Amino acid sequence: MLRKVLIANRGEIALRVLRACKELGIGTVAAHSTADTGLMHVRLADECVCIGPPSPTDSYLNIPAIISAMEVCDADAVHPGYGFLSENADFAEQVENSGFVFIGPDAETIRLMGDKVSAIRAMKEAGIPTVPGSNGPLDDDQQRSLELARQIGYPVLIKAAAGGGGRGMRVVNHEKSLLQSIYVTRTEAKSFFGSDAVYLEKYLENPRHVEVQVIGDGKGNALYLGDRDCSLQRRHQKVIEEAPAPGIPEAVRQEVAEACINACQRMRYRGAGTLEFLYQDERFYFIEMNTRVQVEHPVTEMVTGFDIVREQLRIAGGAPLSASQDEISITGHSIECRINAEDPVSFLPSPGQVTLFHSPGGPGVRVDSHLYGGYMVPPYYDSLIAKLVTHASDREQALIRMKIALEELLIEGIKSNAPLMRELVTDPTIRQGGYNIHYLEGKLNR
Ligand code: MV4
Repeated sequence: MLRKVLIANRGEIALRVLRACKELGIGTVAAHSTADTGLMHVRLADECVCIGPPSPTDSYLNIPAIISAMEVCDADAVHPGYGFLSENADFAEQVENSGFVFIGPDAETIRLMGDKVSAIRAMKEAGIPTVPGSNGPLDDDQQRSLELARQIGYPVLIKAAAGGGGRGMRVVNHEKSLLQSIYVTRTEAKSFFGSDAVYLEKYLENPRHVEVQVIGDGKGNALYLGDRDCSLQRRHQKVIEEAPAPGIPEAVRQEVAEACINACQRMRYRGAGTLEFLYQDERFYFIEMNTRVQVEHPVTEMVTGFDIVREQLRIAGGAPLSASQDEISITGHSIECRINAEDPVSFLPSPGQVTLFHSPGGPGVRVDSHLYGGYMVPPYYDSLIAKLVTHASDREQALIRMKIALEELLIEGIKSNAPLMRELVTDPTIRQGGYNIHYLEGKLNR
């Protein structure tokens, strides 16, 4: 088992990792920036170490500073959380080359999945359904690209191989704009990501975003932990997530589940992972794999009763999986609202001092938050301040619990999107479930 873990992240996820370490009796080091000395997990950790100034590039993204901190504190492993260095293959490689454990997949797997073209190829080979497309990077043969797009049928989507999460994509509706769009996407990709590799897919016009949670031991064993619907998003930022994804026929769900387990076992996947799919007309289409723990992992934990972060730590320490697949079942329904320090109308960040914080509670309510009265939300980082999660025997009850929890939630001193969330949980389409990725932006623009 691991002896001492350095937490290379901040906010609620740092606190989440700290709690899991404590449960397992693992020592903790909170690595933080100068702006984050007041964070709750910094107070609660066994040790803390400052890794640099507020700017993420100088602290949470500063690889030498983090590895030095591990040496100074004699940590044996690093948990990267989500964002920051969590999917940085070079970081994982340097951590391992320095003799430490990176809590996540090996650098090679992170690199494979970071390149969307190689990720799709690997998944397709493993029997996972993908979007009809170029099945590889586009070359400079314009005739071939035109022919391919015509075969697939417009609209098509040009995506940067090094992109993901919505950056570096372009929809093409007509043949006449294909070549220009490929050129522009390539140029942008080169400047954003340093690689001009692009690929082409059929553009699905009204899909849902459904993702599958897996966890592997790196020795060929893997667990399927069900799916989540994350279609409710604005500008590629998820707003509300839920598990399980509503209205998926059991046979369709089962088929994709088996394909995901097979793929993870085949590639001896290590750690927590998420396979992202588009779901349209009762079909799943793989688009990307995330090799980190995700913000929305609690909804999966609520419906499975399985602690994903604890399992990440156990696996990194060389332990076998703590459950077999037949011990995993989905019970009830769970919903998560992401509470951000932002204006609920303009969506502009709203940093500042929290003068009062009252956390909701009661049966089936979980709040993952680092907030406390007097806490100063710094302006330098992501505006997520709390994840409000409810669980109940069915979706309707989970929504009722969410409505009550949102009424109980009090945050004063800064603006938050809680008023928007209160509106969303009573929206008829959202109450109905099964909305697609365009629903929220359409509603907000009305
Ligand atoms: C797509 C798509 C439609 N067709 N691919 C956006 C983020 C990145 N993860 C992939 N994305 C999309 N890929 C094909 N072939 C639509 C999107 C998309 C989207 C996907 C999930 C959640 C929200 C989205 C919002 C806009 C576009």
